[in-house]
Amino acid sequence: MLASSFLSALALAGPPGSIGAGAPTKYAIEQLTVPPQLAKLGIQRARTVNGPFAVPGMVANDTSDDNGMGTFQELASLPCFDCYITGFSFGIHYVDANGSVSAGEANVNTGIYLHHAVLINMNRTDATCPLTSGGSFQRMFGAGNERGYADLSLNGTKRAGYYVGKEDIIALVAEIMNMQMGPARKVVVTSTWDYVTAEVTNTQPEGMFAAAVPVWLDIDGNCGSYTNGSEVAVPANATVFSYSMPAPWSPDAGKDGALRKYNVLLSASHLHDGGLQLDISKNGTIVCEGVANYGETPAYISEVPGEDMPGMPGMSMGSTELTHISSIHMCSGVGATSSDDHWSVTAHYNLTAHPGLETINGNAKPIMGIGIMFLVETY
Ligand SMILES: [Cu+2]
Repeated sequence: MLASSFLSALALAGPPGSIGAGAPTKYAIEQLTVPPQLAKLGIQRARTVNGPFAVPGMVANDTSDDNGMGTFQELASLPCFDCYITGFSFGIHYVDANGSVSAGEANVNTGIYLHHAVLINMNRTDATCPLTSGGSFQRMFGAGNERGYADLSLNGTKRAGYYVGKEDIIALVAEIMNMQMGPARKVVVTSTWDYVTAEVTNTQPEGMFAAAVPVWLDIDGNCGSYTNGSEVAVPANATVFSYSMPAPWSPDAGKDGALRKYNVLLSASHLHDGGLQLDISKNGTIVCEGVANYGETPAYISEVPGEDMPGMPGMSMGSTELTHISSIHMCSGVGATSSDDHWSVTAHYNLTAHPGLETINGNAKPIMGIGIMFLVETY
């Protein structure tokens, strides 16, 4: 695919402002309760809905990577502007004919797989891929089918979040796979946000929240998402392999190269099935191991039909269970860094231990290895 979901999203978006034509307004924002340790900072929680999206069914003779895949992009439904996003997670739910959202999540046990979803701020410059022409875009947050919850407040101990300005335009790009043959199925992408308004933080005695900057570290290179969707081919004849970033990344220095200091609040990782872990390293030393866990709940276990019995097409030898990534460890309080440091990520895969996604003729689909860190400047 996708030769790039991101590029198509950007093309769709055009100059900031024009994406608003597809502004999602169908679903109301749902307020949820937050734990007391977050509420005491003024943080609220809300769930927004994007979609519905019709995910095409798999086709018997389509041997491409994109069989059953739908890529969707629209303006992200946000809970607030002029506010700090302190926590975030994605979900997928089915939608019935009336547009009602199912209570339970759609997952691989019923044949829906979130390849990945990404939020892109069209008004910001990306830390690792500053585009020099045609405007700036910042990858703000992303996740795969594990749908983990990133908490920049570190359970209410840090007054920091991703600042969303009054004029910001944020796009949601979701790549969703239907693992079943047959008609398209309708789903929505839900986003659960923890947030605190600037108005609230400004009145707090401790002062405003710190604005966290997302940093994408990608085995496909700094601008991988913008060139080929961050997808990397599995090496030929190898099931156990590791890929690292082609070149390390350093945080921005100040004027005339002056040292600038930062604190890495949190790191999250993205791997595809077959991934064991994503190591995030500073100056060659691993500071976070983003270990992937598989099939922790039944929702993350799919049934793979067995092969047909000899001479009896359609009569299967019995299905087997396949476990998929159900969580990837996030590291809280990764620690201090500065513009002198060099950061990299290495993705470790073992397709024997955990089968990766394959095309219908058995070819390995491309993989990914991305670390997302959230930095705040310290003085
Ligand atoms: Cu991915």
